[in-house]
Amino acid sequence: MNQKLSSIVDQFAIRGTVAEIKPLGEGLINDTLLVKTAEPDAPDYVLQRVNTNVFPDVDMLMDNIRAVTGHIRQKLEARGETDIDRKVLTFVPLKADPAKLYTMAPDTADAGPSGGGASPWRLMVFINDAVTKQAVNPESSEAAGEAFGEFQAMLADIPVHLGETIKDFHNMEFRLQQLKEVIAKDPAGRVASVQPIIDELLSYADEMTLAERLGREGKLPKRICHCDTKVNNMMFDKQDRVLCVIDLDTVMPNFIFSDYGDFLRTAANFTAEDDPDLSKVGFNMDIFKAFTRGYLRSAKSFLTPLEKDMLPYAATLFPYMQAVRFLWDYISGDKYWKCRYPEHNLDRVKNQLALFKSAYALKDEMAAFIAEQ
Ligand code: GN1
Ligand code: MG
Repeated sequence: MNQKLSSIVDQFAIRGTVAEIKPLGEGLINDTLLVKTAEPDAPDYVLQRVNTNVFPDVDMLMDNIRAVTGHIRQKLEARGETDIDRKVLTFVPLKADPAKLYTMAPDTADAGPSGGGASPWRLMVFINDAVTKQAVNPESSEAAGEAFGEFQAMLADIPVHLGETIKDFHNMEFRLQQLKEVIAKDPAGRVASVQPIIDELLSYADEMTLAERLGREGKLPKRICHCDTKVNNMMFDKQDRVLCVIDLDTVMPNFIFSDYGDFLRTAANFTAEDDPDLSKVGFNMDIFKAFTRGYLRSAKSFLTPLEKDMLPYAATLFPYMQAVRFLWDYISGDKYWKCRYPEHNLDRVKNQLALFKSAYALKDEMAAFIAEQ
């Protein structure tokens, strides 16, 4: 067994003894490992190295996670749920300091990036007999909508203020500003070749920054959102029921559109976000309807009429924002997203712009469906 990893695990207050540590899943941001214990009655654990390039403030990150998981656990207990350890993530404290949920360890080539730095590591209880899904159908979209709405509903009355783990992550005004700044610098000499796309995107800028303006006018609240609402960020049991929402690093205050719109951006596209064949791109109303039905069932307890009316806007906002972010990265010279070929980011831009226009054309149909719910 890798001595470094087992000595990290040893710092946490686990039950049982470590029998095996092996890689888990295919996350691109954090390194994730499964820690198996020897005793049948002891839980297994998930060990994770937090990527501090993406999440620089690990204290804020873990404070957020502690508050969120603690609050959800209280709600589940209060309503008499059973099997709670499978319905909310449980992070394990350090033996030496029960108030701390992570430890720093030097980076080595076989565990984390080399380069002489150190990284934070954390440990959580592994949820057994659970599966994740990579693709959606209307049934799982409805379940996902209900689960993400429920997640926001449970956190609607959290008594503490959560920090922004990625500053201005879903702030449309900021994302447009970032784009304009890189256009002015043109560091990779790509601006001229994408001028028509820039013009087209910027022609929607006023309309798409409506949420920020309404926020400033005090008409639109920020609530605790998950901010990475993909179907693979939830665990299902063997009967296909949602157990819990995972991957809590981006949980932070935002307009509720984040969770609603970003799920539809990935799930309701007829094809992958980087498919260069634009004839395959389009907004799938069956997925939209199923997800919206599930979401409204659990979110109606807290949504204001304005938030509800603006859900079609949210469905268009996220493809738009993603097109802006991909274009920013393309013009920057492909620094943020991994690219498998030179025009990969540009294909992503065109795909998301096409999805945006498809959703935009369906806004009235979406509004009519929402009004009936
Ligand atoms: C990144 O890598 P992934 O899929 O978790 C990005 C999201 C984007 C997505 C687009 C922290 O998410 O906001 O929507 O790429 N996450 C971050 O593929 O920037
Ligand atoms: Mg993820």
